[in-house]
Amino acid sequence: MEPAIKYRLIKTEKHTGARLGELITPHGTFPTPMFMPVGTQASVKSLAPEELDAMGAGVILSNTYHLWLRPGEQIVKEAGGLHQFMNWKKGILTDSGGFQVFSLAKNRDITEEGVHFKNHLNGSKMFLSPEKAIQIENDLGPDIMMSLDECPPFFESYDYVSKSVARTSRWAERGLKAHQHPDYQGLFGIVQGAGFKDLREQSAKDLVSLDFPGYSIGGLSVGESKAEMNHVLDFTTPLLPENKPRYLMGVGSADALIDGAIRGVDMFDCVLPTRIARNGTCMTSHGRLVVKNAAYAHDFGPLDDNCDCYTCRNFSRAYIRHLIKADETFGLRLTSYHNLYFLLHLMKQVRQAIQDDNLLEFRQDFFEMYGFNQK
Ligand code: PRF
Ligand code: ZN
Repeated sequence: MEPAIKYRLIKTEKHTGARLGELITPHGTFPTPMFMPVGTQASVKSLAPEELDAMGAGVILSNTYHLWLRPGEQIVKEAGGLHQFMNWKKGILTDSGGFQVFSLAKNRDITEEGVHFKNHLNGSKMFLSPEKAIQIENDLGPDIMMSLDECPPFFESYDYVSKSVARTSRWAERGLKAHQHPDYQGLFGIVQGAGFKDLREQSAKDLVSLDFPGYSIGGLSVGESKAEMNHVLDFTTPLLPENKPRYLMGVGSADALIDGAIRGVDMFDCVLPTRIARNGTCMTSHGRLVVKNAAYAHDFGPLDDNCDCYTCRNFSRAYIRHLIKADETFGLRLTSYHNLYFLLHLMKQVRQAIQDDNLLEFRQDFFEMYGFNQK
């Protein structure tokens, strides 16, 4: 059987671990490193699929947890799957629900069997097991699915994380056995282990022995510093097979995308660009810009003078500020469009820099303009 998801490594950058490649999925082939916009409820908030397509998105992310609770995976299945349901023709990846249970649900209780918790919408009792997560993902029909994992806090004790990693490995194996469509849905294993090198090694070893078509790196960007995250990536990506994609979960700040790519990460996702867009914060080549601020009331220039997105080509800071102040939803659409375009375009520049073997110079220039201190 041909695997559903294939990764092709095109080249490794000369001076870093960055990889230029492509991800071949049942819904198209996409260049990596790439950023995946998040559409938690089968919608990238405020944007139409045509708009995501126009800005160059190749894969979007959705959530097992949310779609299971509402509208229920059976309705999505009845629609013909998530692609049909939301009319998105390119790649879709779903998270397994574990992380969302830990961040949203009340009274959660983790056992060997799975996670008991209370539905955050209506308080009813629910149970998510590794097999149940896979059944839901099989019914939703994304191209890429995640195994059920536990994401322990970064500063949890060694003893706890050690037991948690072992359980996440057993859950990954149970999920793999329950998976019904390995021919058209690729299931990834998720490496955990917080900041402990030997636990990350154990986790990677367990998962690699199960031969997943791709590997996620979880448990990062959960409150640790950027330096700590980069340190964990430094020793984690080399544990993963060269011929499989690596996905760093829930990371979406511009600096972290560049630093992740430098360490050999191929895929990223985060709600950050769309979330901050909805409170009027824009990512620009000169750093973050809070367009709501009074300073922009008379500013008829674009959000970012280096951006050629639909928003920046057509609308001014003053206009967008006015829309947001007046609670016009169009304003949030414009900032959401720009922020996603900004990260997709950033990844395009990163791919070009890998091609040209000048990623460190690119990083230096970008960080200088963005206003980050180097490290
Ligand atoms: N596990 C899963 N989803 C995630 C994470 C994780 O560790 C993270 C951590 N940044 C974000 N989303 N399943
Ligand atoms: Zn723009």
